[in-house]
Amino acid sequence: MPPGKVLQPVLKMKVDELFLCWLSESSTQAMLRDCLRRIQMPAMPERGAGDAEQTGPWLAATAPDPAWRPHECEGPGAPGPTPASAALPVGAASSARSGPPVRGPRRSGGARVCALSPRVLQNCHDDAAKFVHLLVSPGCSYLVQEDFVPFLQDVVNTHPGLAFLKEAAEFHSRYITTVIQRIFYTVNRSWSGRITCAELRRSTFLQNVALLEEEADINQLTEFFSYEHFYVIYCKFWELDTDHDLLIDAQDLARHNDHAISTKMIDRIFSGAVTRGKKVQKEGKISYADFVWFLISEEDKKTPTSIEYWFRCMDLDGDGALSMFELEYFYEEQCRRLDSMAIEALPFEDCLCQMLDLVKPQREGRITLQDLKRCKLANVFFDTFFNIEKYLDHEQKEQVSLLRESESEGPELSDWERFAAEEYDILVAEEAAGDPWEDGYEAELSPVEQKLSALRSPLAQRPFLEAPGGLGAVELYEYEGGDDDLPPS
Ligand SMILES: [Ca+2]
Ligand SMILES: [Ca+2]
Repeated sequence: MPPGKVLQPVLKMKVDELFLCWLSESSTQAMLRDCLRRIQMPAMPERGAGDAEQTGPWLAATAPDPAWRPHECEGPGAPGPTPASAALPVGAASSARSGPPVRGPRRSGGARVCALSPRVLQNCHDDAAKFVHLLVSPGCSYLVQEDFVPFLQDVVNTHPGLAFLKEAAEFHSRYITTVIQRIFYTVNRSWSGRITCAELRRSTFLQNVALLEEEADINQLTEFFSYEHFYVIYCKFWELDTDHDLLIDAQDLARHNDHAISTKMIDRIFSGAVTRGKKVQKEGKISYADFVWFLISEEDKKTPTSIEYWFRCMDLDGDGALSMFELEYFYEEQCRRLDSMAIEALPFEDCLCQMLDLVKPQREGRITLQDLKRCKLANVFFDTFFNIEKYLDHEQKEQVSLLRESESEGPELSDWERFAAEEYDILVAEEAAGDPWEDGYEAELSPVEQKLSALRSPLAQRPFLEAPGGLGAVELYEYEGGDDDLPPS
């Protein structure tokens, strides 16, 4: 084969398989042991041929180093931050969300599997077991957040759809943090902070990993890896985090979506009901990782994790059911806010009737998580109690919604996917226009002034250079420490 030519994926896998076969033969291993001993001879005393430690130094080298951090993996040749990478890249311009998926050349799918020893492969009976074995720290049977960092750094380094991000090394840890949170949000159904083989098998994560190998447009992978989704989440956080220390307090979060969420609910989020970082208890602040959970839950209230998220917030006494008192506690603020907008609010009793009719709880007087998961309109239920803007939206839509639903064509987008797509388009338009509505005199500026103004725009600032170094890693540490704070439900 000529040098530089890439093997076809199927052929590559076959070659890997044959290589592993060859490696697992005892004659090969004896020969390798012998070679190794000869290499080590000048420096080391000779050991017995049956010494287990001799079987594979290459095994140890392939296991992810638990102390590995993204900022440590940048090679000496990694480009330093340049003016061109100062802004968070908007993303590949050719992304076609609604068009047919763009198929790119597959990358070498066998490379990661090849890193497993034959012995490990024998014990791993399916892809989930292999994946866990490959990423997990020695002696562990589940994956924690840190375990995903080397894998995702590899995705950043090698996926053609993220090539534009390569130069902007300061954003790698933000992207990786976002994807890790999305993985745990969707896959870790037990909320334990530990993903087991069983949870991995029940999820679509590995199918998405397989798609990474054949899908050149990363934005088609909307479940975990989409760069556009990361861009939207990060920009939304950036707007709220005015001092850019990568933490936000209750006042910051309240400004989300123009104060749509009630103060009582904001307080509940900061009470530790759904957050894991220690800062929330100590200093009343939540991290970017917490914000990822918040935003996805806020914009799509129909997924199991989202329903659990808001249920935990509304269940004030934590008894596993929403009582009429708890509903009234939240509705009271909604009434006050409607009053201040000169809108007549429904009396609580009438609202309660509507909601009970919507949810149809199995037991009278208490709404459980199962009730809400069964009912198809958990979003309407939650917004009625703590999101004034969306509550009014639902009220208006009620008349036409059935009609619209029957007219929808093609594969149905989730609420989150729809939100992310719309917001991305808005952000890109703002970026292209240099954020003109921030200062109305854009047209009068000289080209140099326009450039300076663009640099001052939220997207063009350098969040990572302003923030204390290594915060991307700190965030993951913080999460690990907080895992025990949130028992599985
Ligand atoms: Ca801040
Ligand atoms: Ca309760």
